[in-house]
Amino acid sequence: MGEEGKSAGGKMGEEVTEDDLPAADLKVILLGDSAVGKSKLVERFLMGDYHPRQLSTYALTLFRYKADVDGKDVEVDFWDTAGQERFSSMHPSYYFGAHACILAFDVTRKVTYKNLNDWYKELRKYRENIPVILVANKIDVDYKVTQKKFAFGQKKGLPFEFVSAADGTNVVRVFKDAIRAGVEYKLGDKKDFMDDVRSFQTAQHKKKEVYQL
Ligand SMILES: Nc1nc2c(ncn2[C@@H]2O[C@H](COP(=O)(O)OP(=O)(O)OP(=O)(O)O)[C@@H](O)[C@H]2O)c(=O)[nH]1
Ligand SMILES: [Mg+2]
Repeated sequence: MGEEGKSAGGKMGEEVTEDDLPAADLKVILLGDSAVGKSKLVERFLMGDYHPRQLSTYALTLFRYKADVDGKDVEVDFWDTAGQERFSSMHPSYYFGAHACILAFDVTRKVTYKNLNDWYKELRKYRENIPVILVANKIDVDYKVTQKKFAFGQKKGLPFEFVSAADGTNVVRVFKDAIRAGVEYKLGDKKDFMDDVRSFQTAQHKKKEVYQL
């Protein structure tokens, strides 16, 4: 499995509020049922830290991270839903302009796996083509779960990883893969139909400045 206990290193993600959304080069969203471990996964990636009893948060959290992609700086915003998903579907702005998605379920709660279908459907309504990585979180609870087959990823043609925010298994790999896939998506110029002209222009403008890969 590899990568146990590793974190991305570097600075802790800067937290900002929804009113103050700075544009980053890349937007990566986290999706999945409440309490599957989305926040813990981001935290794990950004700081290699883990607080087992932290309560779930109730507002959107945006973590900015400076990634290195083939020697180039790429500013990434990780969007963490933090609770809204308990009440209804996500606000479209959550999906808007996203370049990649990490879709998570919790191996200890079957319902979170069942609900992947709804998450995926909703995501594709807004972002038809963005790369999605499927992750099965909390494998530390019982590693035997990694011998089980989870057909959803295969069915949808998604890359799939077993992860643990608790011990760090595969967390760095998944986030780095998501960043790389997001950069490739952006460079590939595949525009999802929900994008408006403004975002298209911004992307074109930025691409020149940032992605001389
Ligand atoms: N054993 C174990 N527990 C985990 C892991 N990841 C998260 N948890 C626990 O699961 C609970 C939920 O984690 P969160 O990261 O808050 O989940 P979330 O998906 O962000 O939940 P919402 O913010 O409500 O949407 C917390 O009690 C975490 O400590 C893991 O890898 N292993
Ligand atoms: Mg959360």
